[in-house]
Amino acid sequence: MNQENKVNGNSKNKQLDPFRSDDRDKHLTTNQGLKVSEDEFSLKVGSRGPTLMEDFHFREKMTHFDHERIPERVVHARGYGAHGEFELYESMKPYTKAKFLQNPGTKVPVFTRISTVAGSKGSFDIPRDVRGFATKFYTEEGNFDLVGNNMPVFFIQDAIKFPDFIHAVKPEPDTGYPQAASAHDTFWDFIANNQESAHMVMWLMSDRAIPRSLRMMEGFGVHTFRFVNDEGKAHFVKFHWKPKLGIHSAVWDEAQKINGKNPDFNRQDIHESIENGDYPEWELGVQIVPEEDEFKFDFDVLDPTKIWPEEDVPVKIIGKMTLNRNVDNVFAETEQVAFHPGSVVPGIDFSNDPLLQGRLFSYTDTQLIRLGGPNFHELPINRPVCPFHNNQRDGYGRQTINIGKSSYHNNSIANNTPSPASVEEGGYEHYQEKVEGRKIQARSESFKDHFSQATMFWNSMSDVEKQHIQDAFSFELGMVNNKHIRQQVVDMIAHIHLGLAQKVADNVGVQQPLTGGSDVSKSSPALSQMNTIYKPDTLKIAVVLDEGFNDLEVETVIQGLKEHQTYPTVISSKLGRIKGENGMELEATATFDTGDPVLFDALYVVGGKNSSKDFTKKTSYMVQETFKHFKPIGATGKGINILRENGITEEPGVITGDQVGNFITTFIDAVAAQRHWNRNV
Ligand code: HDE
Repeated sequence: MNQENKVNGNSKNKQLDPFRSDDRDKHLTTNQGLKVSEDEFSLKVGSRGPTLMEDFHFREKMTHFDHERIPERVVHARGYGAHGEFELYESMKPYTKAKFLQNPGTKVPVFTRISTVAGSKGSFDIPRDVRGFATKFYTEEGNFDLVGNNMPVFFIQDAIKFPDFIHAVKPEPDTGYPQAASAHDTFWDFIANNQESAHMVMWLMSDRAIPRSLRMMEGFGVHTFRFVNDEGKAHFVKFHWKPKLGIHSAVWDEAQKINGKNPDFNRQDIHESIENGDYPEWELGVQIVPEEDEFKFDFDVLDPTKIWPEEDVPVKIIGKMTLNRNVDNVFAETEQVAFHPGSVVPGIDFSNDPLLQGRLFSYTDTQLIRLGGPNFHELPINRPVCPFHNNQRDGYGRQTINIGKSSYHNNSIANNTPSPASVEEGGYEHYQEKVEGRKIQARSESFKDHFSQATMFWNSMSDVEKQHIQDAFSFELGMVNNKHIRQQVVDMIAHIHLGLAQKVADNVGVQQPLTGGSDVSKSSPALSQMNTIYKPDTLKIAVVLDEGFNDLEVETVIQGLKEHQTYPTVISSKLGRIKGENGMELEATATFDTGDPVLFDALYVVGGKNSSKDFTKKTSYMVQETFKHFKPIGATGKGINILRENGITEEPGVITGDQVGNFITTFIDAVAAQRHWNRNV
């Protein structure tokens, strides 16, 4: 599709254009530009003889193929990337001198990559896992990378533990499984023995870990950063991405099934949304704390296992990111993009969070092996849109042709250029924080409360969310073979909430802890997904119908659904045209085989005049699954009979109607609500 118009004026897009290559309607050549006359048969001695080494085209083609793979990311291997733009709503001038945050209306190009963490590149889209949420802002002062996650805290407090943590969550070394799962012994053994993870584990067991759509999840910078203004004054800042469509998750049974039915479910959803022009949008929020208030909280602002509750430090919305262009080539863009939390611009600086400090080392280091050398910044996707000049030279794959003799500083033969810029000229100056202390290896006393915010998270959940957390712990620990580990984890949960620990203990066959509990009564309503935005926009509705369906009615309903920005898909026993009772035809684009109910957000049952037993049986399966996952169900005409046979007509979120007009309105309301938790399931 022609996306050119959408990105007019986007400097990154213009920069990428000369690198794009359209091979259509061209002759086939070697990499040396030689036209090739034969691409199916290698050069042989006679048609049945041996292949000749002389066949340079064969050798070049095969050699290139042999080298096509690069190491996958050691974490966050499976990702989806897209281009877009960020627009500033509100000036941050009082807090930061970052140029792209000065004037409302300023737009900068961005590239965002969203990922799962533990699974390999070829794993599936909805494991129970954290999602990476990394955005590269191509600003006129250089690239700013906000390399965050969809959860605002982390498992560990110090970067030195990261290799241990990742070893524990990855497939176990002696078996090579499980893939993309935390439900196994080594992960929970790590958690039980590194209890700083308590808060993060609550997030991981919550619905946040199974987003229904990547367009419907939050993002967080996690660490505390610093904004520095043009007077050199600093404020602590935390970054948030808030999705315009609200935060919505799958339920666990559904997620597991989606992973089998369509392992690419999340990536396909966001890809198609962008192709359809339903551009995903997130607003950027900041929480700002003056440096003087550093010690005013009952947690340490440097501790990455803590949030700043939004009710205490409000999130100020300052801009919006819109993703509006899919990549042309997944390898060149999504795979080769290299993020680094250390890519900052003047006005944005770091805090002493020991997790962040360690990350500042790791990201360049990992690109060196992953992208094969020090010139990965020259790859088109990674280039800043502003010029860059320095005395770095050579290395594998070097593309820049630096001219002149001098590649050192200081010099006289090039007038001592390239020369450092003063702060006034835009040179980056590290914030001059005064730091004193002994060199020690220890955890700060202020980092030692691992449980209060974990309990606050629990307190903030609705009953349904609490039930999901309890179920998730029970599932995960249920997959742990070692009873001792199960017991240890349950004893740990007791410090968060005794009742939860006792229920999980019962479910996983270990002793109920009798002591523990927490006296934390604080809650933060912003943590509950229930308090989110509800809209029907972009939701996918399965419309199940058979030959002889009531076409006049269905046509009106489908039209109504489309008017509310939803996407109806007609499903039937076979693909192709299905005829209605008045001769009107509708195209079935999925069958019961390909259109499993877990792939849709809602179901509209139409049925047909004389439906076969098989049709009714398969529709009933769709009804049952959709019902069980708390999703909206609507029915008109013969479809109502099928709901009746399934005994669910009176249940919440199940809408039946003879009056088409009323039906559409009530059904759309039910669709917007997305899940109807008070069902008798
Ligand atoms: Fe990362 N992380 N990380 N991480 N991380 C990587 O860099 C690392 C952490 C995050 O789409 C790696 O290029 C250490 C927190 C994202 O390309 C690697 C520590 C947060 C991505 C690495 C952390 C993140 C990565 C692997 C502990 C949220 C994917 C490939 C100190 C704030 C970016 C790569 C993309 C990727 C190291 C912890 C986010 C190895 C050492 C906390 C979104 O460098």
